[in-house]
Amino acid sequence: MASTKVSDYILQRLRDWEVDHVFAYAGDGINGLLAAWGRAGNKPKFVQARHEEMAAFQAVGYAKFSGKVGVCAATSGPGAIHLLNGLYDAKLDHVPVVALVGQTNRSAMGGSYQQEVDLQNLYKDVASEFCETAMVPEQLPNLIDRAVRTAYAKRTVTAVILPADVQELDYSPPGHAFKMVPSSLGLGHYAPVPADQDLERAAEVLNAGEKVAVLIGQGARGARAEVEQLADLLGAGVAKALLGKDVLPDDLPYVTGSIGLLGTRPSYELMQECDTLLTIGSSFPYTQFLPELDQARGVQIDLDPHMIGLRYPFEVNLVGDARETLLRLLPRLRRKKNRKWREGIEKNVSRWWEVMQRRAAVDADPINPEYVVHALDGKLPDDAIVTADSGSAANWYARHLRFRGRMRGSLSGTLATMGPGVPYAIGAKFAHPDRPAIALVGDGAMQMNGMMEMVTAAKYHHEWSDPRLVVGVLNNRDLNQVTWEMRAMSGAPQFEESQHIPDLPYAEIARCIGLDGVRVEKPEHVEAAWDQALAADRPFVIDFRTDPAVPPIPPHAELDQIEAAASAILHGDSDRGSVVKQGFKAKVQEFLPGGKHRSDRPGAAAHDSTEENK
Ligand SMILES: Cc1ncc(C[n+]2csc(CCOP(=O)(O)OP(=O)(O)O)c2C)c(N)n1
Ligand SMILES: [Mg+2]
Repeated sequence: MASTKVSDYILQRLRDWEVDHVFAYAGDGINGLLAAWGRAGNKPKFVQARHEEMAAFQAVGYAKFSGKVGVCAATSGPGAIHLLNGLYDAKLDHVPVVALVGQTNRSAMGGSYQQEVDLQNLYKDVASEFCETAMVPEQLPNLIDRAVRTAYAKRTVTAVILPADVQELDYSPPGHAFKMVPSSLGLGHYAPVPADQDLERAAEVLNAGEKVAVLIGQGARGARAEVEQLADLLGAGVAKALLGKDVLPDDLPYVTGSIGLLGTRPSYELMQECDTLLTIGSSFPYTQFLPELDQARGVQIDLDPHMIGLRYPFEVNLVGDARETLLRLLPRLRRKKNRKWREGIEKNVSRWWEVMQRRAAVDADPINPEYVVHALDGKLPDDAIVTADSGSAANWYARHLRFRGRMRGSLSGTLATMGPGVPYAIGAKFAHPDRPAIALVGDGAMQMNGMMEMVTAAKYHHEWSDPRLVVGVLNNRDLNQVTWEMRAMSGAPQFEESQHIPDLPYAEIARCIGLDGVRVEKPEHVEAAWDQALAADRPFVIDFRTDPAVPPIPPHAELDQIEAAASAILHGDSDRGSVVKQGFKAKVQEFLPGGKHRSDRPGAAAHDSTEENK
């Protein structure tokens, strides 16, 4: 029998950790590993991306939607460098990802050799919790075990650097001897809970409050029922950070939806008016969307002592698993008898959805992107997994999609990088081949990454039991989110050279590579296109010709920003007339219910506005 090489052993150890997929790209820095894959009958499955950054994004998407560690692999030098942006996306969103990267032979290291990059230093930041180079076979299994375990335990990125010649050595395990480090598999379940006296203090704060706001993030996943019970007891409203969008369904009347620049008005008002803030499993960064620093008494629950106490002067910081902590907190809470605060929130929420409906109905040239996403909302299959790219699509994803039941969704929440929309969806298809995935992607992001990853979709879709991977491209021929930021923040006229991007026949390209797609140029064809895509027997690209003049208006008073936009237009912006018209047309929808004007002052009382609906 042939000997077991280090590379064979690495794949075996990954299988032992129940790693089923490795998102990767070949190169001679990992030739030993590739040969081992051949000997192992492609287990774990090598999933070939078009680019190492895409492999990393696929690993992130896979990890986000499966709850398992994502593993990616790349060759030395350029391959390892390409992985980095995807790895940072994982690190910043607290997603467990392991990177296996090649390195030149040990004999060449330090010799300025071809493709030799100081990976230990390059990866020192992104894999700050664990980054090690295998120099002798006996370092295994320890290096793999610690890489996987640390990624899970710290929800972060770890890396193992594998010199090419070490991959080819015969494996020999660590012995029972001095300077040997044996190791073992697994990481038992554990769920830390706060001390009783801290729970008592938290309960005192929450019981004393009359207007409780809850902010949840991805850390509240797994505590859905407990968050619902808490919100019910306290008569609270619940706002969701972007990464927590799929943690609590939007059809609960007190869920105010997303928070922040891409968020909803009811979330904004909830934070403006509350007297108590409970944050569960979120490190939502934009503190200006939280209550004033002296406005509310605060309690935070977070699993990670490193992340607690951040963002707000919380009075009580509970370090613990969200569910286990809430289970201990709930019996200590008293039901609020006065439900006025809650009723106000619910009215604001239902009013907001009406506003969304009207905003989607505003005419645009040729298609309003808000309508594109709003139309999808009603058609989302119950088991859909939705991804969005960075760009204006993230606004419409955050605001127009109402997640129900077991729907899942994610985007690059913290790095906010362009490009993960399609590769996340591919990662989702490997995590759940029986569920439909839908990606909302700008044309810039589609040109940057998405288009080429459709080749990956073409290569693999036959293996998915549900072949649906729908990509909705918002084709506005513009890097629109940034164009609007330039207009709103600085009043700068649009700089055509940086912002305009070429038109591509996205659907036609999809058809050329054996997939399907349509271009949609009229609003009346939007719904039929979604229906066609969701009934397709293969990945499908819809090229929506959308209007770049529809503004992604933030949820708070933005008249001043709209004015800045107007001045940019007056100073020679190419879209002028159309932008002014569109900006005011969309904004005006927020003033319309019952035909009455409402205060747009930040901090306008949450319940004031609901008076208008009577
Ligand atoms: C890798 C990367 N490069 C640049 C940016 C800055 N950026 C954020 S959104 C955006 C525009 C995206 O354009 P597009 O994909 O066409 O979407 P749109 O906003 O037009 O809908 C840019 C350039 C970024 N976030 N990430
Ligand atoms: Mg665009």
